Amino acid sequence: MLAGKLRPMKKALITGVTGQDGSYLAEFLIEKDYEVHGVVRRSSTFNRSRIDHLRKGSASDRHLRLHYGDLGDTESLTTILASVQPDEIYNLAAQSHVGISFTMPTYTGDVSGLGTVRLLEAIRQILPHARFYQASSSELFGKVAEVPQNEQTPFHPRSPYAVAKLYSYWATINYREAHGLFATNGILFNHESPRRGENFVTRKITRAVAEIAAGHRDWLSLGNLEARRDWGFAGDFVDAMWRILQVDEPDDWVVGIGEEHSVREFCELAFARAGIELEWTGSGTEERGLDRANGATRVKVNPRYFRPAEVDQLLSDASKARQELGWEPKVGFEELVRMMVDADLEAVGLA
Ligand code: NAP
Ligand code: G4F
Repeated sequence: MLAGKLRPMKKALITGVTGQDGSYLAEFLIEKDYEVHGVVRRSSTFNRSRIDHLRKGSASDRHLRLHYGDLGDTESLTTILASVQPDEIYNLAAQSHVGISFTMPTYTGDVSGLGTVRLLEAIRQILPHARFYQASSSELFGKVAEVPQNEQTPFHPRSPYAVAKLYSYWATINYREAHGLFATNGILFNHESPRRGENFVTRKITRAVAEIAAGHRDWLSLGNLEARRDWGFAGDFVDAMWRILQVDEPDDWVVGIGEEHSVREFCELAFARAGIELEWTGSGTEERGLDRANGATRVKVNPRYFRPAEVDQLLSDASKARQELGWEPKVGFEELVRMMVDADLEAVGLA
């Protein structure tokens, strides 16, 4: 006990701390007794709703300390690194929406690609012994060369987002090989939660289901119903990020639960949780999801949500992470859907 108290607290710095994963990771590290620092960007309204609960109490007792910075601004990154001196750095900040990256390719490249190099270069100059985690993505596999995908599967990115993340992936490996940094990649498959951004497909569906169940709206529009993803729970995935920085040698790991489901299946399960059974009719952009009980349209297809190039299917083979990191997800797909729908039903006063 005494020895535990004498050991200095480890310090972690999280970029993207206001995002879905940043908020779960901050909670996870606080629970492990880390001193946690987060980078927040300036905006005209506060965007800290996911981490407000970690900011209660007086300034000196706060578990989470925040610093203004931006992946587009090298000076802010060097200033934060020099003042915080973190042992571990988790780079979760990104323009993370694949669909939107097609309309903002340059910005996405700057933040989600070059932003990583700005941070790596600052680490090289100021804190070369810190451990670095890069939030790489299963989007790298894109037009998949094999099923399932593991660390050896060739990449074929299909969006400006994925291209930017590919640059970051290789920059991380390059700083490891060229400069000896403890720089790692977690190649994470989709992970969701009640804190998921509202314009990602899972949360878009669960929010709409709750609003429809509450009578606040009648239907929702979606794009490609056939896309298949390996969806896990974000709370489980931040545990993998931490484990990646605790190993002896830096490396790269695929992380996913190893189950594949379509957007259509997600929709059916989510509606069913709210007591609405869907029946599909029509095809292509004329397809509709009808409420079996009364024939009302609940789902429409809108080509506006189709992507210029799609990733049809992602399925992880995370055996390396399971064996070498001892990582095991706790929440399966069906439990994830229930958790997300229930949280959104509660938000509209229905639970
Ligand atoms: P998210 O909810 O979109 O969070 C992104 C975070 O990045 C937010 O805190 C955002 O700040 C911040 N950010 C955006 N631009 C920034 C900039 N220029 N400077 C500093 N911060 C900036 O994403 P997430 O789902 O938590 O994902 C975390 C990371 O993992 C991302 O890099 C994502 O690409 C990657 N990833 C996610 C998944 C997944 O399924 N969730 C899978 C693989 C990889 P604001 O709050 O101010 O917008
Ligand atoms: O929920 P999504 O927008 O996530 P996507 O594109 O898989 O990207 C997420 O996971 C990646 C990991 O694989 C992360 F790197 C990335 O940062 C992000 O977190 O879309 C999932 C699928 C796509 O195939 C999309 O075309 O759902 C399809 N979809 C169908 N209708 C829709 C919609 N996607 C969105 N966002 N909105 C729709 O209405």
